[in-house]
Order: sequence, then structure tokens, then C-alpha cells
Amino acid sequence: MKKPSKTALPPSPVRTSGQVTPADQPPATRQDTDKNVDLRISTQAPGADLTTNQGVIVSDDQNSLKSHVRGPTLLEDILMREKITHFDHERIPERVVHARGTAAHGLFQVYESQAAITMAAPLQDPAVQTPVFVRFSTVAGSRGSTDTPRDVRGFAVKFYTTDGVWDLVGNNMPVFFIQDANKFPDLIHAVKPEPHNEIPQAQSAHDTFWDFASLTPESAHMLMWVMSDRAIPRSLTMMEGFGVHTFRLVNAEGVSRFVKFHWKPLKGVCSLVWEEATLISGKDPDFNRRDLYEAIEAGNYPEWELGLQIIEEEDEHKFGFDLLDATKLIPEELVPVVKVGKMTLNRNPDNFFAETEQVAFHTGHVVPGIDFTNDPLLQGRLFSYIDTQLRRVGPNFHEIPINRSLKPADNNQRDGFARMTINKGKVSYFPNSLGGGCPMHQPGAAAAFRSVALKEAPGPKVRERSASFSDHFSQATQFWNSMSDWEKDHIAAAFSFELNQVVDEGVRNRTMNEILVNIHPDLAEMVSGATGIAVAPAGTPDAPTPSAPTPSGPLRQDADKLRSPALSMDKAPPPPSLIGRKVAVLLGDGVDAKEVQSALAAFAEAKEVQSALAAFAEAGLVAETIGPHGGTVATSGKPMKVNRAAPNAPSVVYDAVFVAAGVGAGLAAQPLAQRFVHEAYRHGKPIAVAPDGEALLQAAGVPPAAAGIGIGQGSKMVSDLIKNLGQHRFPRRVSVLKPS
Ligand code: HDE
Repeated sequence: MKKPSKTALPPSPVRTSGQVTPADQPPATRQDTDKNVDLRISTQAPGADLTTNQGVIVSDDQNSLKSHVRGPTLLEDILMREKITHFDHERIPERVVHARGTAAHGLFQVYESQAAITMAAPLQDPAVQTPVFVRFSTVAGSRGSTDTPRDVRGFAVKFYTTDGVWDLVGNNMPVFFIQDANKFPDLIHAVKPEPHNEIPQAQSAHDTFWDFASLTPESAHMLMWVMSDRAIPRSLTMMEGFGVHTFRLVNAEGVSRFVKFHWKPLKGVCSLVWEEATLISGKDPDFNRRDLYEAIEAGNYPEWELGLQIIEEEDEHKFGFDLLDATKLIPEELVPVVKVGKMTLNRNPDNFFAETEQVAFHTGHVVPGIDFTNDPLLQGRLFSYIDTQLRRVGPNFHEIPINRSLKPADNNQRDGFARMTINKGKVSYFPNSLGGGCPMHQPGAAAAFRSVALKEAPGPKVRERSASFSDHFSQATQFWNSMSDWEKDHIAAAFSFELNQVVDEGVRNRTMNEILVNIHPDLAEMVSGATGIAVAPAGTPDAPTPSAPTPSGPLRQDADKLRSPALSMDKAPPPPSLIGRKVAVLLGDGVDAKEVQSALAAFAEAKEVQSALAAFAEAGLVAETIGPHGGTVATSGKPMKVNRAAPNAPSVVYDAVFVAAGVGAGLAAQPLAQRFVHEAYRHGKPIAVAPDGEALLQAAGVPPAAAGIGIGQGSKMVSDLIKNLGQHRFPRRVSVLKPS
């Protein structure tokens, strides 16, 4: 191998704080922000020589120091000891929840100034782009677990604002399991792997979770979300985000309003189906992480609009539920979500550990213009997040580049593990005269954080739940009522799957008769049919009893009338953006290369294809060719390149299937191809085949007349497939509750 020429390498750059060397410059395609520059200042410039951590050049990094050529390794081997000791200390504790995650950098820009309602820096000036870092996560699984379990997804946004850091630490579901933070350790202990045998990984489908859930009626609404397809997103870029709690926005006059934060994905809300999610767990456990990474690398930058639901203080009590109760949402039909700005993720982290792992979110990181409410879940989080960062990352976590405020921090906090800042001088207290009184707090500064001066109602100190928190079922029923037929089918199937994993009969019965029957008799009936758990007649021992530790109030008589169409993924179909959807193009020897080539070209230039289909204006499909083996397949002309060999290309990682002319009959005889097409059919995906592909459909057990199946030729075949992709899936093809 050719040795790199030393003289060809640039001299090691010398730099001072704030100076960015050309080697550190991000590629021109990336939009730079102050935060990107800030992150790069601390990156070691690549040097020519391998050195120790003390800068001494290493003579041999491949062999340890031995007493003779076949002798024992010497304690004196400072080089090996430094290298291995550092390796031994590479891990930090994984997050106690949300351990599995992935993240990206981006920008937020407000459409119009929101100064009338808030001082929050990112919401002031439409000309200002605020850098953000967003981490998505699952909750229950450990750091190496799969991307597609049935679980809540974390959606945590760090805004590097001109007034300091604001963290909006949300989820992809608008409500939560519990109303009081004091119950969080119990919830998490119940859902995590059981302590005696550490089984199961990243799953709620086990006895301890359902034991807890069946005794916690306040979790009923959240269970509906987690048992819906929202818990298995197709892509992290196709899910909504929610701040969950009611927060406050405060303007410069000190006027406060309630607010619920929403993130609305421009790609729409799309999910997997459960069978597909379980297959992906084995075939590509990094499915969501890879999808986000590849989208950003390809320049398909995911976008979300920030939505606000604003509630005036005097309207606090007009909803029939308590705004401080995190198990409730405000239906969008009651209070519209006003879209005020857009977030774009446009850069992948350079280093997973330094950025994604060390990022430290905290609900208490707010800037002037944002304030808290008395939601007891939020209040507990305000304590918990700083506490967990101190344990996980250390007392100086704020100095790590990814966490560092763009507005320089200055105070009298000192020392602690891994302190980076070298504070000069002898003053580290306030008030002082020796430091000229600095750093000085600023009671009068407009950009100083001060809490809203609220009048709290007087009353005795209590450990009690407000009676206004006691309606645990109405919004669960509302969720059920708002679903389409196939969504109900999927929810009932999910409850059934979970309860069929539960061994304890008491837990199974209690879930049915304390929880499901109170949500909706149809749901109870459907789950009963698939689990064999009897719905107990009222008054029998298994019938609902007020035995739960958090008793619910009386069931609301009119709950059956509650509906919020905005909750349904079916009634609010995805917008016509196909960017990043993956089409599998099945090849084989003898494939009509011209047809495939023109299809590929059409996919690649999806924008042109879209002009014929104005409704699908933003398409940008990713087409991959799959052959019986790697390399190429023979065609009548030049051999055609295969992107993936069939054994390495599971159907579940694609959104649609395209079978060009010339291969249908051959593929019909291949079990892998049959399975591929059959699965795509079961999972509701659009399939397009040339007329000779009918044999393949038949071999795969796919009814040719089913919705989303196209048999055609040429550009029509392509455009039909793209059109079908516009509705993501055809979920009515197969009942998941009673699979064929
Ligand atoms: Fe968290 N949560 N949480 N949580 N949470 C953590 O903080 C906690 C809750 C959420 O990508 C931990 O840094 C309590 C609701 C996200 O780094 C910890 C309670 C919501 C993330 C913690 C809740 C969330 C976390 C673990 C009940 C949605 C990942 C590691 C009061 C609004 C952030 C860490 C990231 C992480 C505590 C409930 C969202 C232990 C006590 C509700 C997205 O501090």
C-alpha cells in the first residue's frame, strides 16, 4: 500500500478560540449556523501523527511492549495502558428511559412575529433562523434495542436561542400514562424488562406492565394511543410531536396565556402495521434511524410546522377537563392549532456519542416568554431532568459543545468533574465588590427570566389529586369513537396481542373488565374474541370495581358522543409528499431493461412525473433494484446493476413494489419473490406489475383486483404507482385482528 506522503499533508493548524480553520468548514451544501460553527471549534483538527493524549508521537500502535518477542507484556507499556484504559471508560450510563435514540441538527424559523403573546426569542423575528438539535427516541428499550417496538417516541427539541437554551422535551403522543410525577418510577419499572430475568426487551407486552395499567385507570387514554399505529411510525419524519403539558406563553407586558405545543410533519403522519414492525425489528433494527440519516444525507430535509393552541387565562375551566391533567388533550376542533413557524432538519451529527448521546435535555431549560403551569407531571419533570443529567453526564454537562448555549454563560458556579472553563480571578460569589459586582444579576433586564407572578389559591398542604382529574375514560372513548374501521381493527389487535402475552389471569381479566369495557363495549368485545378473556356481566366478581389506587370518577354519560376527527390518521390522510418513500424494483435475468430504466428515471426525476399529477407535487422516491443475487442481471441490452440481493432485501423496508415486464413469470417460481409480494400485499403497500407479472401475483396469493394493485405498462404503470403511494397504504386489504 502506498504510504501517505508527509509533505502533502497540510500543516497542523494553530487556532485560537473563535477561529474556524478551513479544514473544519462544513461542506458548502450544508447551511451553516452559529451553532454548527460553535460545535466545530472544539473539534480536533486532523493531524498527521498518531499521538498519546499528552501529544507524544506513538511509534507503534499495533504491538504492546513485551519483555522479549514472545514474552509477557510489561506494566511499563504506557502506550497500551493509556489506550485500553480510555477504552474501558468509553461508556456513560445510558438514559434510564429514552435510551435508544437518534438526532439531527436544523433550524427553526417563525412565519410572523408572535411578540403579542410571547417574548420567546425564536418566535420574534421571521428573518432569524434559530439553530436546533432534535433527538428522537423510543422509551422502554435499552440503547441497543430495535427502532420499531410498539412504544411512545420521544421528540426532544433543543433551541439555541439568542436568550439561551430552550428545550421542548415532547413525545409523539399528546397525552401521558399518569397524572402525577410521583408515579413515574412505578410506570417505568412496570414497562421495563422484568427484574428477575430481564425479559422482555423494549416491549409492553408482559405481565408487569399490564398489571400496572389495569390498576391505573388514568392511563386508559394513553393506552389507546400506544395501542394505535401511532406507536409504530413509518418514519421519525412522519410523526407529530407534542409538548404534552399545558405551558404558558408570556409577553413583554407580563400577560400570560396557556399553550399546548404541537409539531406537524409536512410529510404527514404515517405508520407501519404491526406485523411489518416486528419483521423490521429483525431485518433492519436501525430502520427509523437509517431513514432519518439517509433522508438528510440525500438533501431530503424533513420539516415540521410548530403549532400552538392558545387558551386565554379566563377560559381555563371551560373544557370539562383540567388543563393541568396530562392525560387529556384539547381537541383541535375546540381550539385550533395555529401554525407559527417551521423547523427543518438539515445536518446529521458528526459524532453520535459527542452529540446524540451527550445531549442533555431538561424541561426546565426555558427562555423568557415561556413558563410552567402547575401540572403535577410537569412539576416533577422540572426536578427529574437536571437530576438525571448530573448523574449521566456530570455537573458540567452544560459545557459540552452540544449542550452549550450560544449566548455565553457566566455565573459563580465552579469546579466539579470535567470542568472545561478556566475561570480567572478570585471572585466566585455574589454580591462582590472585588469583581466590580460582576457577573451581575439583572432585575430590570427585558431578557432576564422571571416567573409569572401568579396568585396561588390558599389552601392546606395536601397529598391529593384534584377532583377535576378524575374522569379517566371519556377521552379514551373519544379516541375510539374518532377512529376509522381499520384503525379500530388495529387497536383491538394490538390490545389482543399484548394481553395474549400476559400470563396472569387476574391481570388479563382486570384489564378487560376495569379498563376496556369502560372505554367502549365494542373494543372489549373485539379483544375478548381474540384473547378469550370474558367480559364479565355487571355485578360479578370480575366486573368493574372501584378498587384501583387512583379511582376514577363516574363514567361520563355523553362520552359516546365525543369525537375529534383530527385524531384519526385515516380522516387526516398524509399530504401529497412522497419524498424519501422507497420503491422496490424487482429484477431478474431477462428483465425489460428499457422499461426498468425508464421507470427508474421517472422515479429519480419524480418532480417531472409529478407535474402530470399536481396533487403529488413534492415526490422524491428512492428506487432500489433487487435481483436474485448481487452484481448485475442480464437484459436484452447491457447488464443491469442490482442494488440489493434478494436475501438481503426484505419487503418490509420498502413502501411499494414495481415489477417490470420480462421477469414476472421467472419471479413467480421463486419463493423469496412470492413472499416479498405477499408481504407487501398484507401490509397494504401499492404494487405495480407488468401484464406478465400476473403470474407472480397469483403465486403470491394476491388478488389482482385488490385496492392499490396495478397491472399495466410503461409510464402509466409508473404514474399509477406514484398515485397509489400518495395515500401511503391500503389498510383495508387485510384485517390484522383476524388475519387471513
Ligand atoms: Fe421524560 N425523562 N419523564 N417524559 N423524557 C427523560 O431524562 C421523566 C415524560 C421525554 O432525547 C429522562 O435525559 C419523568 C413526558 C423525552 O434525551 C428523565 C416524567 C414526556 C426524553 C425523564 C417523564 C417525556 C425523556 C431520562 C414524569 C413527554 C428523552 C433521560 C413526570 C412530554 C430526551 C433524560 C432525550 C427523558 C423523566 C415523563 C419526554 C429520567 C420523571 C410526559 C423525549 O429525566
